Amino acid sequence: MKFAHKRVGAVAAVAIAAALALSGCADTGGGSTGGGSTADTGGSGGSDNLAITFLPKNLGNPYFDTSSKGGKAAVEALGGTFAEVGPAESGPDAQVSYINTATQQGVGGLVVSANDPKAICDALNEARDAGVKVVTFDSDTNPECRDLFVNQATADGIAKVQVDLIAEQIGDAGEIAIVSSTANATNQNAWIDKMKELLAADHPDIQLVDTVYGDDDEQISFDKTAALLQSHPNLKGIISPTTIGISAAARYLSTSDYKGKVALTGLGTPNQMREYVEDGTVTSFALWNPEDLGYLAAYATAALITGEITGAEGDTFDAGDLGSYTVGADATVLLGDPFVFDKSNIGEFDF
Ligand code: RAM
Repeated sequence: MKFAHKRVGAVAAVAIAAALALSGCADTGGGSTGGGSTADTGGSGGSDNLAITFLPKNLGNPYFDTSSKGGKAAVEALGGTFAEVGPAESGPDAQVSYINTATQQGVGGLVVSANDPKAICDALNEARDAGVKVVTFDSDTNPECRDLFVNQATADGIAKVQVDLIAEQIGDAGEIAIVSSTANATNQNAWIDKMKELLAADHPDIQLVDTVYGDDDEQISFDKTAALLQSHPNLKGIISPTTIGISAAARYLSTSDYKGKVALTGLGTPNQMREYVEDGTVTSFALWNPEDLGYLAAYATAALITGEITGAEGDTFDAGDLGSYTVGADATVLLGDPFVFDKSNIGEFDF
């Protein structure tokens, strides 16, 4: 069962946890992992060109392995050809050469999580001029560079769940810091801005003292966490709004004297965080289902390719097992709400 379908009305941590428990939804779907094949050279005989290439921020991140798994399942269910390509590291313009290659190959659609809101825009617009439908997912570009953005949850909701969790874990007072991904990432930067607003408005006794960037690289994130704790001896908590960052920070904390003393929350995958929840390093953290996100993005891309939608507000399309979705303002489609994982439910999830 796809848990994005279990719409949760509120983003308050307790409400989400309760809804998740009620949903009893743990199965993230079967199928093989994504990746691998090269895109074919496009449609033939006048049929729709359902060669759809996924371009994550970088390869080797379990979060994107899972989103590509969902994308592959959807593309194949639609009778298309799935491919996944991407850079090893999340540099601002590291994706440009992959976009250009996909354009030359004549793919029908590109599904991109952007490392930078502007740096890949020219390449994406050249792809669009050549007839490629461009959909961003997970991390957007500037809106004028894509046809549609498939958003995992609202920035407000993603920010609020993390602020609620850290406030709960540190008694709503003390110094906190953020271990983010790359300095230019559209998604993390939007969430951090919203978190700052929420902290200022509702948590006067929490001070955000630092934000560091682990570049969605495990070792850099680990080292930045160690340095952060050294330079801020009074730190009470860390928010890491990246699945690579939070698991690296947890790995550092778990064998340090800070374990159980400095709280850690943010956005993580259950499989990467399980051992740290079980050993007491982490109490709770949040995420959505990346597999559903990739699946929805693939269906949205196919709907653009076939002309079922144009990206206009109010357009509706079928997203297979996830049901029907409607395009909202600014050519954005919303998957759902974030969920909170903790000791009581983490065993039910496998991604
Ligand atoms: C990392 C990436 C991704 C983000 C998740 C939460 O895997 O930065 O873009 O959405 O964390």
